[in-house]
Amino acid sequence: MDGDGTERFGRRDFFSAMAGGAGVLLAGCNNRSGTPESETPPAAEKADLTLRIGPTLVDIAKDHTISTIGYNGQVPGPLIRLCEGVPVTVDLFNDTDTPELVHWHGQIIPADVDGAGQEKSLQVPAHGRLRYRLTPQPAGARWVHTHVTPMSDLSRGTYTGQFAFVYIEPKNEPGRYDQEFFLATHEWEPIFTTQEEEEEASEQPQKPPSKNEKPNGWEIGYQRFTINGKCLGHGEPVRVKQGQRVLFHFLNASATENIQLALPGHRFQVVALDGNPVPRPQTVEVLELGTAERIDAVVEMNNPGVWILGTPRDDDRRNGMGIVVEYANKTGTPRWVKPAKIPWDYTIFGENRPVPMPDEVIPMVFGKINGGTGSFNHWTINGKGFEEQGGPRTLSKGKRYRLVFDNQTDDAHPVHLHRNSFELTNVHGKPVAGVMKDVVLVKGFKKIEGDVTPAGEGLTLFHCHQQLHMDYGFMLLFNVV
Ligand SMILES: [Cu+2]
Repeated sequence: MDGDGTERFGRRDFFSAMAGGAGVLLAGCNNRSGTPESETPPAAEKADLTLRIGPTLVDIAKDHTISTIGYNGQVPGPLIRLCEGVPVTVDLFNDTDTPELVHWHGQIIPADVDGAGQEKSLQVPAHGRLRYRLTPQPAGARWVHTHVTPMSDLSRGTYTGQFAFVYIEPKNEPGRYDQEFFLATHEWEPIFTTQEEEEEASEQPQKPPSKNEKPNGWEIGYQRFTINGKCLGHGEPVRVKQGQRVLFHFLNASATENIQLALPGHRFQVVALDGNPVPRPQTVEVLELGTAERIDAVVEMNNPGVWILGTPRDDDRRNGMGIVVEYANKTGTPRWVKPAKIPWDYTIFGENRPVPMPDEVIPMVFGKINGGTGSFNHWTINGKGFEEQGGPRTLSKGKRYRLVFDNQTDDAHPVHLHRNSFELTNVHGKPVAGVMKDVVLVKGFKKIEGDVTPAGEGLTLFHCHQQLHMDYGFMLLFNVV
């Protein structure tokens, strides 16, 4: 590369880092020689970063191919490495018949390039092209995914393969490691079902049925489960050596599922949540990621063998949710050992100190209106679905707002705020400080508080990242002035 700019494929270390992935788009810190800031270069010039949205076949297993939509003909899309604060020119091509939205999840960027229709972001026309400039920030594990609204069409939106890791290189790498791997989970062949997740249902309190209430509406189930587009046992293993410190970047790129992951015989030292370094890295046996959450964790490879890194849910793991971790010179059937059930606790990664008082507290009560058999449930914030809210709620730039996520439903909701990070200040009644998130998983009938000081002016979307919840009302628009 170097001659024509900033796109480069096949750097060995990153190739292997994708564990089966097939490309890296690099516009990172070694490529500062781009076009000048804030000026979109003419279309004839090559962009720093090109994503082509189009039909893609994914061989998730030896005998099983998924037909979907992806970025640059691969699922996950290419690992995109960017440099914090260094502007890049992005070219988006859309080879499909419908307009697309490309959302840069976790970045603090203007609404027009954030990639959400509700924020009036720029769209990529059907069979068209969109070019803009973007200044990547903040550093850490971000991602990119489609933000269209599929409603009941399970062949669109985040049900597809339109997702890719975005890694914004920090000025200082957190911690020392010998190898890094980017692993994204995703489920395939969605079906409408009346069954709620058994395990989740048993773990969570049930809502007392009220008079005149309809039965629960459609839920989504899946037939195949993958990490980096491969069912367990069908991709390249994660190859490690004894004594190595391995940095894993996990991303839950599901449309609707929250997930747990374990690696028997090993422990995860969690160093960052949603790409943001945590104040107190802690070691845990099981990771939990709501839809769209990221976890960076270091594993010390001190238990030679061949292991399964996967979900503790037996059915989902049998249907593919896992990846083999193979030590050098070790062979045999990959081992799985069921981990102990320890509830995930965001607060162990935070500090125990007072946080500033907010300028304003914003209650956000999550509600559910059962759709009835054969129909869709509807979701509300403070009693109103998105369509009933009558326009955005105004926030002032620079003020500190406390968002109170009060889940009055029996479902878990991975709620996401665009264009900002919020600081967790209270989880299930326990105060905490210093944990910065852009998604937080609020379990059934639980309450979590997060403080945000809006980073930039303009429309800012808040929504549940569970695609079905979002599409059926679970959104709220802010306007930062
Ligand atoms: Cu939800």
